[in-house]
Amino acid sequence: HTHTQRISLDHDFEVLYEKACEAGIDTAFSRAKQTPVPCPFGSAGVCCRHCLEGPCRIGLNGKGPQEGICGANGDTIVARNLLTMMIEGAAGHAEHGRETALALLEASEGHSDYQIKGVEKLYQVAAGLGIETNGKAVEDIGKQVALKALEDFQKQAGAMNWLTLHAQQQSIDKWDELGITPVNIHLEISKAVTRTSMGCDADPINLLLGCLTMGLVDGFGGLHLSSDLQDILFGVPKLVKSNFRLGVIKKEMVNIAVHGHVPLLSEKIVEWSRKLSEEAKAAGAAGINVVGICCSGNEMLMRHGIPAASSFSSQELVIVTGMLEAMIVDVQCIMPGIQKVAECYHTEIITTLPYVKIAGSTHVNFHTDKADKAAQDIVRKAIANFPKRDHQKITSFTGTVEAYAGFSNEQIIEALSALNKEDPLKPLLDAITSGAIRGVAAIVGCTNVREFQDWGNVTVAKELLKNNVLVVATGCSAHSLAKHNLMNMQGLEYCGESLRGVLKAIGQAAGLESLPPTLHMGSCVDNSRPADLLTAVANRLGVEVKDLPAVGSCPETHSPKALVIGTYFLANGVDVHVGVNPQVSGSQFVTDVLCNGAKDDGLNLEKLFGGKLIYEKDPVKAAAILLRRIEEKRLALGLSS
Ligand code: NFS
Ligand code: SF4
Repeated sequence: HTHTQRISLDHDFEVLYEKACEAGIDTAFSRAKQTPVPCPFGSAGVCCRHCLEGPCRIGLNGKGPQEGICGANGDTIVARNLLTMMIEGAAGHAEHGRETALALLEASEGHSDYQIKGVEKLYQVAAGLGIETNGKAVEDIGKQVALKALEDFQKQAGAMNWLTLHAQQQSIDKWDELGITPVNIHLEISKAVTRTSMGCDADPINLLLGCLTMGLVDGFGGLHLSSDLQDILFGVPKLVKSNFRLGVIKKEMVNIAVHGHVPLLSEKIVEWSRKLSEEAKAAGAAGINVVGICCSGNEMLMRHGIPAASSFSSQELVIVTGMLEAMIVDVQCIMPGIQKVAECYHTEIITTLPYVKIAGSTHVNFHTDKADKAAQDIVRKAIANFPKRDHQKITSFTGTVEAYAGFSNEQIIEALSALNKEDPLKPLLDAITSGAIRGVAAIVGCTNVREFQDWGNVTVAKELLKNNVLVVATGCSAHSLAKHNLMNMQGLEYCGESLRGVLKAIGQAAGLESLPPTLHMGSCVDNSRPADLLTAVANRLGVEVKDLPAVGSCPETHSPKALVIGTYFLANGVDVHVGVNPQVSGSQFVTDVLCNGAKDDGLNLEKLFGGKLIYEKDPVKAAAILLRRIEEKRLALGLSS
């Protein structure tokens, strides 16, 4: 074992990694070390498996074959593989949206265990969609909104309803002109699968435009649609205070981890954990403690203040505490490896959806009309596992880090309105235009087993804060920032003076000591929230989103979902940084289109949309590039230097 190498900035996980290695338990970190060098062809994006003539691969650095058997060249293969990743990312988010839309429909029709809790949001979305609300019952409006959402999976002409609902008109005009505006989510996914198949699209530019369509499908049909409908079903997130790090797992409690993405089941697990606490006490525990992993964790944190145990890359290590009675999973970013680790302890892995099972795990089928029953069954399984703990195998931690979360746009506006009731955005705009805040950065996305966990996310954030950039965060990167004090008042010391002044002014008006240094806006689908914040600021300034001094950064990229979210921001002209190889280096052409600036010859993203892809592994260098881009956009807007 080479486990002396560091794996995480979070020391607790290093302790558990050491423990797992000593016990001979494999985790993603040890498996990554067993395959130290990823395949160079796959890394460059030049391996094609789209038909049975192949697999074919393009020789690297001009050596060896430069075309596949069908004649597809490196540019086509790289662009096609990129589009394939986009499809995968968008499909996951689209399915998330579709399930939520169905849940809203069923709740509205009264044959489900869910009710509409976000009535105000329902009215707002209905109005945006042009639905008549006067004199109608809430359920009636809910049904109309759900049907409008489902239309986005069916309509055969025009633009997606959710795109028209949220995009700026200038952007829509540009997308129409380029022929990339999506019509319906399933249609575009199906078309994209077809165009990437053997013998179809062989024009790398056209394939890259297809990537942008997928970005729009994802941004509107995945992110916005899911966030909006979740807010309608479960309520809009409000300011909450909670805790991060492994101390949130309590030795005396029945510990249940919720892991995955779609909050439908997790909501019920939280509810029933509270209702069944007496049964846990009867089993000898002090109560039931729900902790979050990945984006399910973010969703439960945002709406219920549920503490967070782990981001993506360390999910298996949570089990190694020996104190987890059950891990409930739904979809996405769930490592199959959790099952083998769980078998070394008393932990029960419970899968819940018919299309996501893990061999060896327990399966409890979840559907919205029997959600209460499923959640009760699951919580009771966890309680039954509590006496099975092996006390020799327990490692407990006491340290937790406090974090504020719940920063929906509604919450941000509410905080700002304490400073200016008539025009709540004005204090924020003033801070940006005066230069007290240089710009806005969204630090988003993942943690990645091949990266030193939390390091990239935290370093980019600290560099930007120091330079007075307002930082918002979502996804697993929000876990990184929270664990290292960037979502509590201690982290204010990392902020530049003028930024700190603005955070304090807004926070104090809203009754806090200050706003925290970075604002937790939610899960990955909640990247809709920073997007809406930018749109609101741009509209108020009378400019396009692409003109704003705003950037996105995903320092520890792991998932195709992160790539397609990034592409959505690129289609809106926002610069996007990734810290992990996006697997396009096998084509100079594709790299140039994505990454090279407007001044270069030939077509590229920045010329078409106003932003570009930045691939930089070093987080300090990445932050410097982002800062430069922010200053360039300030200059172009005529804002103070
Ligand atoms: Ni986003 Fe959330 Fe985490 Fe990355 Fe995975 S959990 S949807 S993909 S790893 S942030
Ligand atoms: Fe090879 Fe072309 Fe088939 Fe890809 S589609 S495997 S490049 S023959």
